[in-house]
Amino acid sequence: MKQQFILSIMFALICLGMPVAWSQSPAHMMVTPDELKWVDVPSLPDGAKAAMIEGPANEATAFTFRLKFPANYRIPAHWHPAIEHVTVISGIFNMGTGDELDTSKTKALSAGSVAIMQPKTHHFAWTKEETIIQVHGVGPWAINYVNLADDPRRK
Ligand SMILES: [Cu+2]
Repeated sequence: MKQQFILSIMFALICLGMPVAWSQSPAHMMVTPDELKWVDVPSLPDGAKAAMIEGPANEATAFTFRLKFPANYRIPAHWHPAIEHVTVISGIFNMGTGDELDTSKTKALSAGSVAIMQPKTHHFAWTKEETIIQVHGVGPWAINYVNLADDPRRK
């Protein structure tokens, strides 16, 4: 009887403790496009902007961010250590797979389109007009270029 009492107290304490644990993870969130904070992206060629929504992407946690590319932008062939889910928000994101950027081997993904790249799949993309995509997955996530000379972090 005494043991049961102690157990129920322990259970109550564990339950009481739970909201504390939850408060360390992201709370329910709602974000409108005008609330996004756009910053430069050192891992992508000049001109791209990123807005982090949840993350960070380089840690073992769920991540979501948006990328904004100017017109006539090119992302050389690269790969990611974790799955990449892309949703096109606006514009047209031309995306293809292979070891080298080839604009004739891409599919034109209009707003509302989705692309899912498995880990280590070599892929590339380009734009003709300003384009915004949303990327989500579970980290740790990173961008690795097939041709190391393409990595702007090395320049
Ligand atoms: Cu990618």
